[in-house]
Amino acid sequence: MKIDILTLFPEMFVSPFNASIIKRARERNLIEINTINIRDYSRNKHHTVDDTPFGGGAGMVMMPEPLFECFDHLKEMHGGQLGRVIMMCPQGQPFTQEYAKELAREEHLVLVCGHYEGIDERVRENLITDEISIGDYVLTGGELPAMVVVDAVSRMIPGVLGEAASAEEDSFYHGLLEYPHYTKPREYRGLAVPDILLSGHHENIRRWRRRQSLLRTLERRPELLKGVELSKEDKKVLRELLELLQGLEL
Ligand code: 4GX
Repeated sequence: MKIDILTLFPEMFVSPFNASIIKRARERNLIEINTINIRDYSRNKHHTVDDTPFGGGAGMVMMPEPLFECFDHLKEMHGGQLGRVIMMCPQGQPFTQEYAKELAREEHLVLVCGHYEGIDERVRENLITDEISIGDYVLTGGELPAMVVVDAVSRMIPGVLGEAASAEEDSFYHGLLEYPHYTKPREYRGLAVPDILLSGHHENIRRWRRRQSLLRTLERRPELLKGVELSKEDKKVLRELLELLQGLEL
């Protein structure tokens, strides 16, 4: 997948995209990430990219010209047509794991990062296909949201994660919160690892983990259970957990 990121601050992306799994994915040519400095497409003498809002008010708005010019160039490089063009903004569609999986199937993504009060509405109306919000809080720019989207989308591209990791993600645990993880040593400062994980009994371990996932989801994010395919066994466990929790809470 090719990802073009339009930003006024390309330097912000250097470290995050040169570490860990994203770095490896780039080295393996599974993803190609390009940052494009919007300022390079400003045609005026001082390379201005923002101006005061028509109608008055505080703050600055990103001008249409550099972005339209930048898009002309991008389109030229991609045979006249672009695929998904995503703007990061608080007014966008909530970003979810499902959204990440959908974007991971695209060949080419363009991410537009706004700064200041935002971007001239004509950009949104004429160049943007998707608007994404990473959550209900206000950031100083779209750069961090773009990094979040690139990270979540990249790990859904086949080969980016180890094969075992991806298989597990998709088959069994999707939609529920993760069960607790432990590693060596089996006792640390008197803190023990649950015996069942040391038992070697794979079916019991699988059931324990599933139960832990269900318990955590029930306690912390019960609304997530609506979107999960639950087996007969899951439902039995949930009824049991509910009864247990009610007993404790009353
Ligand atoms: N999830 N922001 C974008 C400037 C802006 C405003 C409007 C385009 C249109 C955010 C979020 C977020 C702050 C990024 C405002 N650009 N983006 N920026 N939460 O808060 O995505």
